[in-house]
Amino acid sequence: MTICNHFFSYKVSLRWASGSLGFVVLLLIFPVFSIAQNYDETKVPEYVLPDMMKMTNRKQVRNIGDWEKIRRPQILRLFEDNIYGQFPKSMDSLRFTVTENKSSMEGKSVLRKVLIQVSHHGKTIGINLTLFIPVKAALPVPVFVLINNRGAENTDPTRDKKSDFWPAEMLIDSGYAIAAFQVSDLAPDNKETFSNGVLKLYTEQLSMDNGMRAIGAWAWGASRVMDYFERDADIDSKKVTVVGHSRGGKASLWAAAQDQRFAMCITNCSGNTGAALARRRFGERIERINTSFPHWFTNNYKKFNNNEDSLPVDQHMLIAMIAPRPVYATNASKDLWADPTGTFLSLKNAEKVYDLYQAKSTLPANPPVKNYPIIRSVMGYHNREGEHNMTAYDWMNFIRFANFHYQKKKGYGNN
Ligand code: GTR
Repeated sequence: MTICNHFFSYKVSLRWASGSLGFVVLLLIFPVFSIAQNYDETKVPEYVLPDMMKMTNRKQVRNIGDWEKIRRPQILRLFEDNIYGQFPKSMDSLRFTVTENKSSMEGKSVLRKVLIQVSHHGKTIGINLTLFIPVKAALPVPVFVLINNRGAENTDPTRDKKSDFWPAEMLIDSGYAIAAFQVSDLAPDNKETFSNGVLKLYTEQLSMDNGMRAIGAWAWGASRVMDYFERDADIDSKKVTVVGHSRGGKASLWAAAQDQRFAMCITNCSGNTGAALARRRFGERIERINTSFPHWFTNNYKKFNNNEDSLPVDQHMLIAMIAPRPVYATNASKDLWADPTGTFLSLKNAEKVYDLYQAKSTLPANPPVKNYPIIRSVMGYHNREGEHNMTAYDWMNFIRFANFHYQKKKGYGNN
């Protein structure tokens, strides 16, 4: 295995400091070493993915029973302990309050705002859910829920502001309910303040090297929203699709892996520690993500900085844990930071587990060309022309994918 050391770059920061005694000037030079990210496919090192079909007793996974009873729990544990942290299972109380319920979008939908309150160890946090339910659709209706890592204006309940990042009208017109909550309700996306949310309820996690951090908290929040959907008679809780973009897409995968009540997962441009294979070391790498966002993953994850080969898992195993449920991953052609090829290869390498369930993947052997969505497959994929973002084009294909799986509708696209 070759670690490419020719990508070393030196960032030299010069800092001038002046003393108080007149004209003494000190030149301080801090050499800061960082590994530049690789964007050259020919420089992807050789790598061997961990064998997800081999149990810790070295025996091969032969059937669904081996997978579900033995191997899947082993892998889930590895992800918890090394990457995303624990998923707290107990809470003292959970309360749902509908704070608003009214006609919206000129009568096409009902806006329902819900406050979800979780209490534990004498502390309470609130998750504010915005939900639109189509009026014309037969109830209960399938729903998409976005783990929103961008500004709340993207999910404006008044619809004064509209955003392609969460095109609520498009979903309503297609017969789906659409919901969203802010990640900051669970854990502020800030290395100083991230514990000022759900981690106030589970402070023990903070002293654990395998404890939950921000991305785990966001995924955990999606599960509390799922708890609410199970109690809303208008929502088909067996058809809940969890959606996330980028850092939110890392959380949507972890939510779907942890909580098998989610029927489908969408991970949009999620890249490193999302849908992309870490061992390819293409675009963003573990050392970089841990340095820029030390509050996202466990302390243990730092051990894998510049040491991808020693990780006991890779991201194809995260996708495999979602099997046999459908997963749709996207990239954008100019978003090499998130490694479009590595994302596609993660899906491909998860196929063996989908095969156990005879859940059919029709992904081609190599990544499809730009703007060629693979819809009629248990794992879907597209690489949209353009920048790192979530757009109306992406959502249009999420809807096609959901139509295919939820309604088995014919005639959706040519693939
Ligand atoms: C980047 C980060 C990515 C991705 C992205 C985003 O700065 O390196 O892993 O999560 O932010 O969330 O938009």
